[in-house]
Amino acid sequence: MPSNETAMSVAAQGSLADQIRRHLFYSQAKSPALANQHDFYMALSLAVRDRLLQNWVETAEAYTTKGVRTAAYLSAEYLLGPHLDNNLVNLGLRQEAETACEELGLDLELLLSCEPEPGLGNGGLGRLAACFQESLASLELPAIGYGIRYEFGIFRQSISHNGQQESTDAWLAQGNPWEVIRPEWCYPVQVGQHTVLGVAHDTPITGYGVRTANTLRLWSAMAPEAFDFASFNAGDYTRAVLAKVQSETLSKVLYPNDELDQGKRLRLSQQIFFVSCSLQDMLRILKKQGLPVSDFHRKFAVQLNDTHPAIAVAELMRLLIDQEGLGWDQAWAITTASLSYTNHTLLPEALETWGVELFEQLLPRQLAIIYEINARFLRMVRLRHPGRPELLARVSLIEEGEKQRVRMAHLAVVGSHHTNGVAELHSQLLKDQVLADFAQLWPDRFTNVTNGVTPRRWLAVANPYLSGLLDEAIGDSWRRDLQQLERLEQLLSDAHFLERWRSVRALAKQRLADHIHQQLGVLVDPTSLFDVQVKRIHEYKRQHLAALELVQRYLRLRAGEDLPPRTVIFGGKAAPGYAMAKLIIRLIVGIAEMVNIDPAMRGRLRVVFLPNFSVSLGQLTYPAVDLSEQISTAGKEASGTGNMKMALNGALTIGTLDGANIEIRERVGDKNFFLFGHTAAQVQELSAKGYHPWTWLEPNSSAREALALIASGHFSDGNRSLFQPLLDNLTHSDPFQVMADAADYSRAQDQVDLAWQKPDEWARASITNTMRCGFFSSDRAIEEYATRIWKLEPLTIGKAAP
Ligand code: NBG
Repeated sequence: MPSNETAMSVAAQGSLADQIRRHLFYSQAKSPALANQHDFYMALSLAVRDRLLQNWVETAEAYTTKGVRTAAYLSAEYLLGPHLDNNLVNLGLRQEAETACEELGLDLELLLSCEPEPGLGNGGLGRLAACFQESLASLELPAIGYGIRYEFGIFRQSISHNGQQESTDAWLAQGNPWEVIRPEWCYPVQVGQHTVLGVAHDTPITGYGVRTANTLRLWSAMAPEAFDFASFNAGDYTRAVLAKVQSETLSKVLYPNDELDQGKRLRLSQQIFFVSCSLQDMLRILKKQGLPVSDFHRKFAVQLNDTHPAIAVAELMRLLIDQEGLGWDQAWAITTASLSYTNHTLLPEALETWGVELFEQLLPRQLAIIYEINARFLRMVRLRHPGRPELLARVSLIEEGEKQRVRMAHLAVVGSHHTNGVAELHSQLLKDQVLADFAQLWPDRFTNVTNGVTPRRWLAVANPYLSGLLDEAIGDSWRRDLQQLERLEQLLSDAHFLERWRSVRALAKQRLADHIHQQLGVLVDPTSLFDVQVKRIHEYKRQHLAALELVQRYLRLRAGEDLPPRTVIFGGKAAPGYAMAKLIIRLIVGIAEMVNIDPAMRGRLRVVFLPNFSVSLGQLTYPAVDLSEQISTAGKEASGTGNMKMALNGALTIGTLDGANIEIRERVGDKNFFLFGHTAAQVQELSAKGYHPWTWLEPNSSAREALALIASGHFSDGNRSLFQPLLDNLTHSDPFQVMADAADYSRAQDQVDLAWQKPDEWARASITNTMRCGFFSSDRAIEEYATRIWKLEPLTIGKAAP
């Protein structure tokens, strides 16, 4: 047997250009003359994969032989974004790749653009999971990410005159050079009458400037037997493969969130499927290392990313009791000592519950375990708080009512040792409101870890212009230690530096403007203020507030007011079944159509809806943002992470006191942040008093004019009924208090216009935003999880690379 070292030197011999040539021939079976760009992308990716395999194999070996404590991150979503560029940066191969491409007459940028991104997530929650995986590897922390290998990721969005259109995302259609299939790691999962097999598909997650390459293990569903031979022999060919098809649909498609009841059955099946495979895999690893089952919680710190994997509480109990033969008390001690839970939303409609009936059909044994957990838990509560039936009803794992439901958030809190929110305000509201009873029972369980984003993808990869300038100005250590950005402070009054700052920002804006021109045929002026709101479309995020303001601006410009030129950019997907969100997109598209053809708007206002917002498009967009729109109803956005990406890249925020906005403002200073709107407490007070939008609309004549223009059919080809549901919503119920904040938002936007007219001050504010955002690195967030929640130590693999 050759050693690992020898195996590597054979595969990765020669220059990168040689390896690309070799893979083109041996893996793609093409000659350079016949190869297309995608073949070259594959060849380059495989060559890069060869380079990282040594690290990957060594990391896996070190974790096994050293038996180290490991974080197991359970997440139903990973919004990874393209791997190639990130791996080039993390492995220090970017320069070499450029040289190799030059030698072969290839354009690296073009090859990078060939990579279909694995869109295995909806938005912030999935992207956070991806940032966390990258930080875990960069911090040399032993970890494994577990999830589902959806064959179709988040739907593709195209935008037409009618708004959003969806199509499927066949991201695997042309092959995936980054994954390794592990047929030997395959586990059965019982779902109702069916047994499904989960097969491991591993993707390496490289750390920056270290040898660590962790594993993201995604489960793909497979039928235990390809054919039902009995049916086949009886001549019923269709039935013979039916079970196979049914089993395999389990990992077919990622569900868009905010989707109402449809497909729920499959979704619960997906949850038990990936959770059970992951826990069985952990038990296998434990045994392989010769450790007893009673060591499970010493070996693994299992993190539940939202309630999607909360069934782990019951499933781990089932495995420990039914399969491993432990008693209840020991199994419960192990379960609660291993699991911890992150809550990502306060919206009541987003807190998962499952009908007991469905649960009974699909997961009867797990339901029985949940009942037992609940009985013991309620006994404990009764003991501590005798005579409080209303308290028992509130905390019970089962919601009573016409139909009983299992409350997954309660299950997660009861079955774990820590529960955290994702920003200060959010964690506080969890403790004070949504989970207040639990916080009183177990105050020590509750904590906050404010989210973060990886500086490698969101600065080094996404913004080569700014990265270059930072390297020159303060050295390159910010990639590993984002707090180093503080050192920009000394340059704030350096006129030359200010000039350089403006020029790198201009380059990023030009790059986005070129993309907009190529994709949409719209010419935007890169010197105008880029005012950007990109995120999932949801009423609580209030894209309609921005749209309403936009119409007011349009009216003011039409009336001859002189306002500084702006380009207002929106992007984001609406869940296909969420009619109001889709109508908001339709409104923005209608506004864009009218504004962009209007000669009076030329050089003053442009409106763009970027179709199919994704990680790659984010990388193009965030660096080009002047004004970051973070305008959710206070108390509704748990954290937000786009807010961090934009501020880190030098944008100023216009925002409410919501989620992580609060912490961004604390750090960048209130002078460098355009604050508006009611606070979370005021929002609740307004609702409690019986909120009515008319109270706010009545004195706001410019908002009323804007609404009237929309109602007149101006943005809908004369169709007066199209936007009626949206207008009714805003003027009658307005559940997210758009009207209560509209006037103050306009006031803040006026301030933005004024500030933009002082370019030096704006540039200094932009630098200050970047400089003070070191805290929002996912490295810091992961360090907090590792020390406070997981008790995890780093392990250096080999020697750190230069
Ligand atoms: C989202 C929140 C965001 C937050 C991300 C990551 C869900 C359920 N929650 O505010 O809405 O930034 O999670 O924590 O997707």
